[in-house]
Amino acid sequence: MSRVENYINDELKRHKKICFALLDSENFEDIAGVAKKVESLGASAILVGGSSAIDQLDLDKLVISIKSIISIPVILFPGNVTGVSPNADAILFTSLLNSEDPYFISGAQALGALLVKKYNIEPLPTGYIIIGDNTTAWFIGRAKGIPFEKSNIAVMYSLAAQYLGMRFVYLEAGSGAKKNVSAEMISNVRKYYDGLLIVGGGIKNSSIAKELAEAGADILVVGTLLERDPDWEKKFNDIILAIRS
Ligand code: 1GP
Repeated sequence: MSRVENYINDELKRHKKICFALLDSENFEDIAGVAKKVESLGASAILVGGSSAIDQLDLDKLVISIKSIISIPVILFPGNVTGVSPNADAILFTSLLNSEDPYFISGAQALGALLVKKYNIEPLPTGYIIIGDNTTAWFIGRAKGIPFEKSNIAVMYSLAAQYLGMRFVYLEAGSGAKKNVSAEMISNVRKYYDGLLIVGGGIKNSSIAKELAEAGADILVVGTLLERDPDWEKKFNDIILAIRS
């Protein structure tokens, strides 16, 4: 069962670099409309969830409404067991590798695993690594955030993720982060980590996106831009064009 993972690899063969849109139900009035728009602009998948998304019933309604009007995959991005929803295509089955709380490394995963099985959701094994501090993901996940300039520590965690069999690593600066993960950190991780490298947090425009994609990120995640920027459609379009050029 690797339909979505195969699709992601096909998208990467086609475009070299791709973008996922992160949609959080609490922050949009017409979330299905936004999903449709980002699909038409070139998003390869929709991520739903986040570290503060806790309403499982809302989440499921959201997944159903989005899926009814788009054809790209809907992938869960859970911050806890409440982030597992029956109707999604796949789930970033993350372990927050630099958490100080074992609950976020393997406890929540054990609690959620049987639900993933029961609902037949494709798991995408992901090492989730939080860079920096003072973001919601950092706080909720009790992360010992890796300082932005300590690329060597990010390399160690990413390589550990690879040796643990994780086919995805997500370098996360946190939603709405003032500072994005640096190109230097990405290029250092890229030298060691062979799997698919996801980068998100604070990607606000096409020049940042292009720099991070050129440094070695395979998949960029954009969320806050879609919620807060009145000019988001143009900026999202520019991001897609910049990373594919
Ligand atoms: C957060 O990486 C994602 O988990 C997206 O971050 O909201 O800052 O785009 P932004």
